[in-house]
Amino acid sequence: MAEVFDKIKQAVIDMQVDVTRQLVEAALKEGKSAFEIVNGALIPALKVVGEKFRKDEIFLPEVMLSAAAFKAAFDILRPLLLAGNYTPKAKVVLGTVAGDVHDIGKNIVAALLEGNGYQVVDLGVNVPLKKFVDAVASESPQVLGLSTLLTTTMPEMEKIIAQIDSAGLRGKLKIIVGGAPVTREYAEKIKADAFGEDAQHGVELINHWIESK
Ligand code: B1M
Repeated sequence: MAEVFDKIKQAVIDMQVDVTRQLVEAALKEGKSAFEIVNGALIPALKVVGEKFRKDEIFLPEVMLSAAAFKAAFDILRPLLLAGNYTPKAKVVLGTVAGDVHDIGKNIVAALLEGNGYQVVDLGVNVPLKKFVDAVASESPQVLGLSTLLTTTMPEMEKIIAQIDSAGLRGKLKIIVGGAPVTREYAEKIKADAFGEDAQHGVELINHWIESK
């Protein structure tokens, strides 16, 4: 790996937002492509961060700062990727269900997905059922991701899935659900295709679906 890629990767892991931005700009000036920077530095950095978080070696504030460093870099690179012949692996519509404004976990999922080459349509928080259904109809994503942190809003996931089924929109769409109170058993009960234990696990499941198509 080029030295500058090692430095960018380490800067993201070390949560250095400004340093990451400067290094990415320097790498572009050196002639590295946006695609090379994403694959050679940013994705490997997020993999390390995701694994450390999973193993409780780092905690939420560190993940958020690393995600911010990743985002600062990705904001510079996104227009270059879209201008080139970069083709996203697949499209994921993502959101936190109605009644719930928690978005930290969802945002980590979104950042990891973007870092892994997915186009993410992030509907935000407190998203009404109809907005999810309309987005599935209009965006034709390969994956729909639902997040919630409140036990009181978990039933919203079941309603969204039932509505997508009855609108005949399930087809090849895969639905993944996640968030602290959600369990594998609950995901099965509400007919989701999968439960993401954490952001890294969620991305691995989606990678598996997309790559085995
Ligand atoms: Co609130 N909150 N909160 N809160 N909050 C919890 C969730 C709570 C457990 C705290 C507690 O009482 N101990 C509790 C819920 C209890 C319950 O339902 N049983 C609670 C409550 C009650 C509330 C309010 C109702 C409080 C009030 O107003 N009385 C209120 C709700 C408002 C609303 O939504 N309508 C409220 C508000 C807030 C803040 C706004 C202050 C803030 C949210 C800020 C924000 O998100 N921008 C907040 C916070 C920060 C928390 C805690 C402290 C932390 C949540 C968090 O971000 N965790 C939380 C207590 C706790 O968990 N210790 C709490 C870290 C995050 C990375 O984890 O989102 O689980 P998580 O995401 C993980 C995985 O779950 C997974 O990947 C992520 C990373 O690995 N994942 C997915 C998540 N979504 C996924 C989707 C996938 C795949 C994986 O595929 C699609």
